[in-house]
Amino acid sequence: MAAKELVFSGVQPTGNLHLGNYLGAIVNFVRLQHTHTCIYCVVDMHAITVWQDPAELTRNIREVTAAFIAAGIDPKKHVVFNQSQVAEHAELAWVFNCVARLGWLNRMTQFKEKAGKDRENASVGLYAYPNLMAADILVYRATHVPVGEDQKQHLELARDIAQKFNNDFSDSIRAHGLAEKFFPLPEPLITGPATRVMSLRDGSKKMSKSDPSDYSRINLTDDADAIAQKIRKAKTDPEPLPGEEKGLAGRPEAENLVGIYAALSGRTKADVLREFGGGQFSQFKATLVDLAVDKLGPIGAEMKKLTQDAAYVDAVLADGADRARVIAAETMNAVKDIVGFIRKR
Ligand code: AQP
Repeated sequence: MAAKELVFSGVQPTGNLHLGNYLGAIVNFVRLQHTHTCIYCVVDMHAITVWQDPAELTRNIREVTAAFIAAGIDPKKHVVFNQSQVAEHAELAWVFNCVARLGWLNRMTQFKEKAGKDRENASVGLYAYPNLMAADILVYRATHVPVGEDQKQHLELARDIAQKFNNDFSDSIRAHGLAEKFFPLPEPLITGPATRVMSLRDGSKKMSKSDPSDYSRINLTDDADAIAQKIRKAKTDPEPLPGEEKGLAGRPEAENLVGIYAALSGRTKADVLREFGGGQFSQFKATLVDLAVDKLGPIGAEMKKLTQDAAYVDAVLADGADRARVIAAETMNAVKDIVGFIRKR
């Protein structure tokens, strides 16, 4: 029998939640709750793989939670919690540290980008990050993972880990009467016209929380003036917009803005170009400002309201963690049996 479909994904509470996180991930989180059971996690343990100021981390955990709710995730129907409240993530990650191979992790491009030249000084956690991510997903035996394009490689690693665990322990899995494919091979869901939103200042770099220039990204908490200013100043090229998608080739800034417009309006890029092709950027940008303010304004306002009620946000996380722990504990108990650990019964 095929594994029951379950959606899991996470967002790091590292500040400056932006349009890329929204269009690449959160919009799809919201959509999937209508068809699937979903678990959405504020991955605070991932956040500390690079230094986080403790007070700021606490604020950021609440802010990501507020963004989930403000964007339309229903924490009563689905599960919303922060990772560190469910210890099984770390427990399973350790087992996966012993399943994943050094060679696999050495190929991870995100580590190379984030560690940069000062690799010797990067934390061990940053290196092992993909193993924890695999544990996040597989501790719920989740089958589908909505993410942005940048997470594709990590998802492939999670599949490799699941497969190796299933193979390495196949006899023990069978001996314990468990399904042969104990861990499902999770599928990435990378969908929509904005799976990789680029920096507004440089179309070759992805929009990112850690970019030192605030003009590179639209933050979910930006007000209408800030959104307007950033879009007006966004880098473009001197040509008018093309009438067809193939005309966007070699024009990353134009492609980015068209992708953002398409994603925010729920249309395809081709459709957007049919309307705006041949026009100047100034006119297109003015329409994009109105659209972005219309879509993001209410989310930002709701986020601000929710973050002022820390008790409410913390209660959502505690309730979500209680529900998540039930599923995670069941998986972890089975993993302990499979591996051969002795546990209290
Ligand atoms: N630019 C992006 N376009 C589309 N999707 C994106 N995501 C991130 N940036 C873009 C997706 O958002 C989800 C949450 O990301 P994350 O917070 O877990 O980590 P990240 O990818 O490291 O985010 P940043 O903003 O890029 O942070 P820094 O600056 O620290 O590197 C994921 O599904 C991700 O794909």
